[in-house]
Amino acid sequence: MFEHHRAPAPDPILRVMQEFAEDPRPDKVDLGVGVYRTADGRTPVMRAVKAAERRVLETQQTKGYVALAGDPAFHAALGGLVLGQAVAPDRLAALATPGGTGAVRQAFELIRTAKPDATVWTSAPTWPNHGAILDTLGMPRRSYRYYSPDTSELDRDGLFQDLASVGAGDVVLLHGCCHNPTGADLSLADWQAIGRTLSQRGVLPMVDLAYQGFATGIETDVAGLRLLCSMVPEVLVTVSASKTFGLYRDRVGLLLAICGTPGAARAVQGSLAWINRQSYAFPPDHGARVVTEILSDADLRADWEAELMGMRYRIRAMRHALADALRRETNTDRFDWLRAQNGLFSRLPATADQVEALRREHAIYMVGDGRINLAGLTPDTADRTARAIASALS
Ligand code: PLP
Ligand code: TYF
Repeated sequence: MFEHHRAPAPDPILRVMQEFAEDPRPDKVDLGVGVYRTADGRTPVMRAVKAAERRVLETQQTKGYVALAGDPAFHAALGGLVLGQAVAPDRLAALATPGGTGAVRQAFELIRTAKPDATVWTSAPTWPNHGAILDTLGMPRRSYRYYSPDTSELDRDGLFQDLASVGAGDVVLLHGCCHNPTGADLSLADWQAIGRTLSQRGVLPMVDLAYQGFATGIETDVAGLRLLCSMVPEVLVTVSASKTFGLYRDRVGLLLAICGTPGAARAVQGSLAWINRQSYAFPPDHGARVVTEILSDADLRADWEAELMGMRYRIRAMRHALADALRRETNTDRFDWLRAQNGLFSRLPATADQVEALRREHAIYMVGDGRINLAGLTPDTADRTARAIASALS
């Protein structure tokens, strides 16, 4: 069977992770894979996670199965963090999944079950797994303009022109905040205009939320999403706890399907359980339980919020340190757009050759499309990185 088997191309982001690991140079800088790092380069277990894990260890009485859709207490806890009071609980169906990627996969499966010919529109550019999963499922996809490489900003005119041509019953996939790979986010006014356009056209929005709390605040980062939910009858939301709780390897994700009526929500809930059943049956529970524990306990929650705020501030500080250093190095405001963007990522206007030169000559690693992870910088490396970028992109 496998004699002539050919492996698919590796994930471009994970390839950088591997190449970085193999580079022996001690002063190498990793701006590749999107994980948070401290100033000394660690991706720590958050304090509240450690405390919640201790509690789970002490109090858990069984490892018996939970339910195909996961624990309803987890749905309520993480769903509540995302949606607040924006949606009546009886209009919601929810599914625990292995990570945000699992939620994205199951959301696409749900769309395919409900409407096999629906086209899913993704932003140009977007996180590569969106297209990879859609292609694997054989689902029609197209892209809408989102980001202008010329200005390094949101291409607002292109975005709204393209949304105006999406057909009824299609799906528009948006990033909740901290757009991956550009860091260029929508304003509240943009969310409102998108809500108006999509509801007029009968288009289903799907919002992928992997960085709540990494942009400007836990509540403010989801204000646009909540506004959208108040304007459009049906919305799919995919949530990752990988970054927000630092639970990467424990694989914690949630799919929320906001439905027009309680009856529709009950039917969709049944389909979601079935979609998990025919994929892997029960979703992992340990990380989901930890999240539930943190969000349901005032002290743990406060400590988690405080630590997340520190992470957000560090990312922002590194963003500004790089922008300041690039100003000094280039004596121009050419890179000032970095300051206006959110979250771990921005995208340098670098060619593949320039990315390669940064790697070869300066041991600075980024994704091939120029995406940099600002959390990979430290106060010690920001200046040197800016100097290398200024010289490679001159
Ligand atoms: N969606 C986006 C846009 C992401 O950047 C990520 C990565 O963090 C995910 C989904 C899913 O991540 P995970 O499967 O690790 O939870
Ligand atoms: O974009 C990133 O770097 C993160 C991590 O297949 C990631 O979202 C990267 C690739 C992948 C899964 C997660």
